[in-house]
Amino acid sequence: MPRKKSKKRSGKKAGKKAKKAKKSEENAEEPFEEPAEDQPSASTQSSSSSAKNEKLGIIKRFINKVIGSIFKKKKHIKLGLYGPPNGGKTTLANRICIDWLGEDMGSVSATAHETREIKIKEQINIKSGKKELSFNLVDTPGIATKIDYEDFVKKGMNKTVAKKRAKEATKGVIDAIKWLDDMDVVVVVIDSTMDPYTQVNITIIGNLVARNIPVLIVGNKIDLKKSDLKRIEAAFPQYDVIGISAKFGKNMDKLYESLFVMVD
Ligand SMILES: Nc1nc2c(ncn2[C@@H]2O[C@H](COP(=O)(O)OP(=O)(O)O)[C@@H](O)[C@H]2O)c(=O)[nH]1
Ligand SMILES: [Mg+2]
Repeated sequence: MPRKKSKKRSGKKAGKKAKKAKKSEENAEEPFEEPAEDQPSASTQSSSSSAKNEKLGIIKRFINKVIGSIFKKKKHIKLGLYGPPNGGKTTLANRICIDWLGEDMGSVSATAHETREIKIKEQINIKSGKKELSFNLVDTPGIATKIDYEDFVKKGMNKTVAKKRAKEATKGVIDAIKWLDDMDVVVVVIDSTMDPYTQVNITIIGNLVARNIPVLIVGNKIDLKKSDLKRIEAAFPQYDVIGISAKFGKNMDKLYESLFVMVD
């Protein structure tokens, strides 16, 4: 369960709210959240009409709140899978799709940066008891601080293909970061056999915290002997870490339960 649940808010919404807050600070006499075009300017308003507007503003906000709460449950959540290359994001995306849709999502490869563009699977419905959750699943290219075409050449690729791949992977990383603002919930997928205290992981998690996006850390590949979840927990003590094996479908129920708690 994420201990930062109270901070649940997408970055985009947070940005809009901040803009609105700034606007109302600049124009303290404006009681409405959105300026109405047919509204008289502050200088021409009599005190009685401004009181009326204030009441109207309160009613408008109340109605928005009620409507908002009615539709809240039907809201489409965007669930993003983020993390360094090779952590198992695409394997996990496929596992989720197979579990709930009966079909997979995309290719999986042992070569880093196999996913070089954002992939979205729409409308996945997951169930746990009586609860149901609907979301769009977004598989992202691995985030890396350095993408060198020579690393691909070392894996046996020819130079032209390797250069093209490095260029696409770099664009993919930029796109993945841009897309962060659109996410409602993010699962950070970390290979639990590797040292988690890396610049990439710290940057991803730091960016999510700065945007108030709820985060769930998944330590993947628990089927491997070298897997060490304690190391991830020690590196990111503010978060709960769920250990899974996306490849073999281990502990997936626990992951689904945590997702329910996060969006509740
Ligand atoms: N042993 C093991 N290997 C995994 C697991 N999940 C993914 N892999 C392997 O890790 C490699 C990278 O997986 P991929 O899903 O492409 O990672 P991505 O770059 O984060 O999307 C592939 O060779 C996968 O088969 C797992 O749970 N256990
Ligand atoms: Mg991938």
